[in-house]
Amino acid sequence: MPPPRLVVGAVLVDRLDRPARVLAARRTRPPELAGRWELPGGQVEAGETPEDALHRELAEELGVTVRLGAELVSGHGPTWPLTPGLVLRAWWCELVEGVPVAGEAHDAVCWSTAADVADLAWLEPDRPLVERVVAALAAG
Ligand code: 9L3
Ligand code: MG
Repeated sequence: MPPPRLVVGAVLVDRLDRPARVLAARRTRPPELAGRWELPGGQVEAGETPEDALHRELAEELGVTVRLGAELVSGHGPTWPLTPGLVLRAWWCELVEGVPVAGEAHDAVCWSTAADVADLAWLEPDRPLVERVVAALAAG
C-alpha cells in the first residue's frame, strides 16, 4: 500500500495565547462535502513541507497570512484519519495579515466560540479535532 497522502488543516484562532474563537469554513465541493464546515486547508503538494502547504492553502482559500503555533497532536500522534489513504495534520495559527473571506473552496466563514462551534455541521473526520479545540477555547 502506498503511504497515506497528507492533508494539512488550520486551527485558526483569534489569538494563540488565549484563544476564544476558531475559524470554521463551509465547503463548496465536492458535492458530497458541500455545505459541511471544516478547518480550512488542503493537500500537500510534491516538494512542499506541510507547513509551507498550510501557508499556501490559507493564502489561496482565505486570502490570509498566518503565524503557525503548535501542532494539534492526538493520542496516537500527529496524524488524524480522514479517509482510507488520506490523513490530516493540523496546526494552531493566528492571523498576521488579512481578513479571512470565502473564495472558491468555501461559501461562508465563521468565527465560532466554544458555545456555538457544536452547532455547525462539521465534516465527520474534523469532529475529533474540533472537540479538542472546543476544550481549549472553553478553558480560555
Ligand atoms: N479534508 C477534511 N478535513 C479538512 C480538510 C482541510 C480536508 N479540515 C478532506 C476533504 C478532502 C481532502 O481532505 O477529501 C482534501 O481536501 P481539499 O484539498 O479538497 O481541501
Ligand atoms: Mg481545501
